[in-house]
Amino acid sequence: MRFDVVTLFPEQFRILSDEGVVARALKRGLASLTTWNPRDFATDAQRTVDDRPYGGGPGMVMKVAPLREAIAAAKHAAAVAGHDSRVAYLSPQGRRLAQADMQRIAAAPGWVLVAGRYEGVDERLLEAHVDEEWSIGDYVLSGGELAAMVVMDAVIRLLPGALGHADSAAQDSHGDGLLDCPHYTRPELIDGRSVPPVLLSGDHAAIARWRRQQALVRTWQRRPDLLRARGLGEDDRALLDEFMRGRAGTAAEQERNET
Ligand code: 9D3
Repeated sequence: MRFDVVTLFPEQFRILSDEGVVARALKRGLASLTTWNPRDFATDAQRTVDDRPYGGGPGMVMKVAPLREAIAAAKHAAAVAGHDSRVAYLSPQGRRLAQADMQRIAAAPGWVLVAGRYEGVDERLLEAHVDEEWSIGDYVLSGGELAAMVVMDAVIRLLPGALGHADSAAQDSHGDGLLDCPHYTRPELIDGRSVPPVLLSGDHAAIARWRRQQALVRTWQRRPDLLRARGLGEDDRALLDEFMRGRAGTAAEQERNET
């Protein structure tokens, strides 16, 4: 798949292509990344990309024309390479992305990601040239670049061949709507803390069962919203109930009855 990023700070994206899972995927040709600087599409001598907001107020707004031309150039380059790209604008006003969105984004042939700076972009650019508006979460960033990189990281690692183990992405936290179970490695005892004995038992069925139970319990304790969203199958309900019975009469039981 293909990513074209419209950004005033193309150098920031080096962090993706320098090292790590994304860098390897790019090198293997599983995905490509091209940056487009709106400043290169400004036509005045000062190469202006922003201006003061109509109606007054603090900050600056990104002008339509340089962004429009940068997006057009990116879409054209993608089309020439055989990719019918859609355009997404990263913004705090966008729909908040979750793992299911990353799967959908990964299934498209290409995306032009527009990273904003200053107070944002002229609304008419969004109306006429942007297909989707995405947020990565309810906190304030300084610009869209890091958000675009977060999306690309989450999407590119899903592409077949991007990870070492074929099914690593499928087993992930959030892949099946549960948090991950705890992990342990050597030594068996450190600072007085031991490894749960079942993990040393060699009983693979018991280990799988314990890990599933831990994932269920942790999700119930930390992210009950995720459990409510996906529901519980009969086996998972039984595993969670078994854990709850071990805590009968505790405050946890009260909570359990509300789940
Ligand atoms: C402090 C400026 N804010 C005015 C009340 C508006 C504002 C404009 C631009 C706040 C943040 C930004 C820059 N953020 C992004 O471009 C962004 C973002 C984010 O801040 N949070 C979560 N997801 C995203 S995606 C792009």
